[in-house]
Amino acid sequence: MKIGIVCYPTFGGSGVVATELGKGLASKGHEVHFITYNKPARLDFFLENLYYHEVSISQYPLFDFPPYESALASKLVDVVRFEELDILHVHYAIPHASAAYLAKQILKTYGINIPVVTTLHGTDITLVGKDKTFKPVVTFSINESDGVTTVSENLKSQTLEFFDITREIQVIPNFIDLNRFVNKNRLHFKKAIAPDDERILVHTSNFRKVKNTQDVVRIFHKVSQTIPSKLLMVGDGPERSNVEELSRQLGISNSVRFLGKQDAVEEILSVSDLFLMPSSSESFGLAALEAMACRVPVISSNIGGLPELNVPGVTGFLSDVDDIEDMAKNAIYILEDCERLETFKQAAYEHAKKFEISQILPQYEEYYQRTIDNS
Ligand code: GMT
Repeated sequence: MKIGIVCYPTFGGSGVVATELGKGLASKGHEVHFITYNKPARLDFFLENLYYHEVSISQYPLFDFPPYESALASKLVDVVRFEELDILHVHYAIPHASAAYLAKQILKTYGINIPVVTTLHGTDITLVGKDKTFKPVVTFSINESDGVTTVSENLKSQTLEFFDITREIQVIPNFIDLNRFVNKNRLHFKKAIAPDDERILVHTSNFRKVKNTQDVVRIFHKVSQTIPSKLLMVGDGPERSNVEELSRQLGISNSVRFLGKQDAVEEILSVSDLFLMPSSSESFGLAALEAMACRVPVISSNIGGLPELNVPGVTGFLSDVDDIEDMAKNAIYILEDCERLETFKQAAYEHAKKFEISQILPQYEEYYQRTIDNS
C-alpha cells in the first residue's frame, strides 16, 4: 500500500506511535509518506520506501495565526495526487482530521477518492477536544473519517460518551519494538547514579500538568524514607521548574536527577527498578509500556487506559489519582524484597511482549485494507 501519515513530529506519544508505525510499515515493504511541519523526532533511519514531505507556511504580516491547517490540507492534496497514495492515516484529531477532510473534498474535484483513517490518542479527546472551541470540528471530522481508531477501550468509551459519534471505532493499542526497548547492561551508569546500590525510580514525560510530576516527587520522598533510593526525572516541560523547586523544599534534591529530554530512554530504563506514572489523564501510557519492555514494573494511577496495561499485583499496582500514600506503599512493597522485585520485573517484561509491534502492526494493515475496500 501507499500510505500517507500525518502526525505531530515531536517526542509526544502520538508522534512516536505514528512514526514507529510508519517505520514498521515501510520495513514490511509498504511505501510510507510522512507529511508534517518538521521531520518526526523518531524518523532516524533511511529506507528507500520512506518519504518525508515538509509542510511549510508562508509568513504574511496579516497572519497573526499562520493557517497551518490550510497549508497541511494543500500539501495533502499535492502528495495524494502526485504520489498516488491509497490511504491517509492522521494521528491526533486536531487539526489533522479536519485538514484531511478538507483535502478529501478537494481531491474529489480531481476525481480522486482518498480514504482517511483518524487515530485518536488521548488529549485530542479528553482535554482539547472537549473544549467548546474545538468540539464541533472534532465531532464532525471524526464522523467524516472513513475509519476511526483509538488506542484503548477507555478512550473509545470516552469518545462515545462526550461526542455525538456515528462511526464505528476500532481499538488498536499502542505497541513497542522489543529490539529497541530491551534491558541493556549499563552497570557503569547504574553505579554512577546509585553508588551504594540504592534502588532507582524513574519517571519520563513531557512534564505537562496531566502528568502530575509533583506527585512523582512526593511519592519518591515517602519511599526514600524507608528504602535507600534515587529518582531519575527524564523529559522537560512546563512543570519542570515547579518540580525542581518541590524537591528542594522536601530536602531530597541530592537524590533527584533531572536529565532533560533524552533520545536513548531505553538505556535509562535499563538501570531502573520502578517506573512512576501518577497521571490524572492517560489514554494508554506508552511511557509505562516502554518501561515494562525494559523489565521495569509500574506504579501508576488507575485512570484512562492504564488498567488495560498495568496489571495490579503482577506488573505493578494501580491507585486512585493523587493517592500518594497508596502509591508509595505499593512502591515500597515491590522494592523492599529482592526476590519480589525480580518477579515483578519479569512479569512486566512478559506482559509487554503482548504489545510487540509484530502483533499490532497487522491490525493496522487489516484495518487499512478494510477501509479502502469499503470506501
Ligand atoms: O502523554 C502525552 O502528553 C502525549 C500524548 C500525545 O498526544 O502525544 O500521548 C497520548 O498518546 C499516547 C500514544 O497513543 C498515549 O500512550 C498517551 O497515554 C496519551 N497521553 C494522554 O492521554 C495524556
